[in-house]
Amino acid sequence: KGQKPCILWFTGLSGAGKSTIANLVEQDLYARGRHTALLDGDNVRHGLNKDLGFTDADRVENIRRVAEVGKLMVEAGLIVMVSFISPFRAERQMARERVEPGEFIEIFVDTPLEIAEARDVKGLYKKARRGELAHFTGIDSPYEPPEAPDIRVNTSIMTAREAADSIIRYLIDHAII
Ligand code: GGZ
Repeated sequence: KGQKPCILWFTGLSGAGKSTIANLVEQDLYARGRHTALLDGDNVRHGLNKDLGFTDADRVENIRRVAEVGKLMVEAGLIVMVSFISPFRAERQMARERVEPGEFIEIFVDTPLEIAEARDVKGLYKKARRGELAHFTGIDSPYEPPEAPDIRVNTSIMTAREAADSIIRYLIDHAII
């Protein structure tokens, strides 16, 4: 079974569904016998990046480190799922340039703010609206949507399962798996 090492870079708002979809894609790849890794806020912001918060400068550094770790994992032969808001185009571009052309697949989890905010799984939007949480993406911190993502999924019109399936389809069609 061949696999082309690459980074599947999920970007989108808090509550857009990035991690849910990335987890489904990883399970699917595992079931197909592929070797994967997953980098997300849960396993990076509590460890490697626990010195970082949510100012613009800290987000830039967060993404820089994640891009470097992702690159090392690609060099180790893995299909790497990276799931962070990654709000700035320049840092996503920098991450793309760390690996070979074709090894970076940008996936825009394009869920509208209204929908992500209505879900508010962790109550963070409510806190941000009340002014109890500063620099919240989409409220008082910017999100720069990708202009030409490799894949776009919108979880307000499709389920996470359907989104994951469309990503797997893309990987098959592009001979990555
Ligand atoms: C955005 C925040 C913030 C602020 C805490 N702004 O829904 P979540 O909880 O699990 O995902 C969000 C996560 C975002 O971290 P990232 O490392 O992905 O962000 S970035 O790429 O911009 O560095 C949210 C939680 O952390 N969270 N405070 N102010 N999200």
